[in-house]
Amino acid sequence: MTATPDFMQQALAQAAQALFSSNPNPRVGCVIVARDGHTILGAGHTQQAGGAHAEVMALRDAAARNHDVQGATAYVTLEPCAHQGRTGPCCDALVAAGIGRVVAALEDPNPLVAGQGFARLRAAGVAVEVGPGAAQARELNIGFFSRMVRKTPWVRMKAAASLDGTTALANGESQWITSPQARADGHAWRAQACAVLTGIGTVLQDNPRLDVRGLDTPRQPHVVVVDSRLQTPLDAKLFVPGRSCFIYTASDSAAKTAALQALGAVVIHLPNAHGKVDLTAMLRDLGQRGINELHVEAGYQLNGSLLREALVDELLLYLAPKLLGSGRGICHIGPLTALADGPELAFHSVTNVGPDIRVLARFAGR
Ligand code: AOF
Ligand code: ZN
Repeated sequence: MTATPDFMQQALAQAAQALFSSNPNPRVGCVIVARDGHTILGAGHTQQAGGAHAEVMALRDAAARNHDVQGATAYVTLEPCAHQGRTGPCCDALVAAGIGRVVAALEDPNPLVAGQGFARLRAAGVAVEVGPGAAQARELNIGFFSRMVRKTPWVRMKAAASLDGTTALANGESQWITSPQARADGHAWRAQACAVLTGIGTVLQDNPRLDVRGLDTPRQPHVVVVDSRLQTPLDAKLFVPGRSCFIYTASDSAAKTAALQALGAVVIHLPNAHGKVDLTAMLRDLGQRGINELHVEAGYQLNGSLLREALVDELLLYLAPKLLGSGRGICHIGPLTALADGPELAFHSVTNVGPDIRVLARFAGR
């Protein structure tokens, strides 16, 4: 007797194939299984935004293989959509194809769907089961859930440091504390983000491109700069074609705004009472612009501001097996006067990456 394969795990593996490509759409996978409970008739995952959803891809796959899906079960990692968006409703496509049963990991938090997909399937006589694989499906779409539920992106702050938490020496030397393997891994995390955020300090000091390199990806994340005084140089390397550049500022310089707009940048004026960028309002604005995961690669000051305002959800830290002593740490949050004043995190995962380790740590309550 062979064990029944876990088809939801296979649907999750399909969903993972959309990791770099489906943004800002969620990563969804679908596997269609015959009435015999064993034979996979078709499988698919969400395409690039505007393209087909997972269920439609799986139905097309089954059709291309001349499989009849009458009475079959569709395992899908998110509730099939019920709305007419850039594509037609998946629940109707499943019903029209004769699918008899749907096993879904999670309800879609998108207010345009939110249970209506399940309701429409049940109304058409399709059996619906919800729940298997829920935790993994949610984790894979942590940014999409954040944007739909909280209306702001999931904020992941990346930093590289020595084992004693030093990111730069007192003389400013900071490049290549961690290994090439760690840097390559960092590019994969960039690639899965909707946008990469940095501060004007980093732009002026390092002139970074903040794009994804050394990795096959169909899209580049957008770039976001926190630039209170609108100092971004017009020849900054981050003006890369094929992606958007959002510059948040407190400056009302019309001339500089126009010059940056001429380069294709979107300049957003969101000052706070201190003449700096209102970071909370910026996250809301990024949520409205469809940013699911926001990957922060910034310096000591902006990291500190985001952390002090409790706007960061998790830290992605690469630690090299080196001691660098009393240089600069990853952020400016102190000086604290009591241990209890430091924000609490929980280790989500600790992974070896080449000679370094990668620590993913989440703030309490996220
Ligand atoms: C599904 N299957 O594979 C995905 C879904 O603009 P559209 O038409 O592409 O719709 C985007 C919305 O559809 C998205 O916000 C989310 O609610 C849902 N995503 N639904 O049935 C899929 N990716
Ligand atoms: Zn759909």
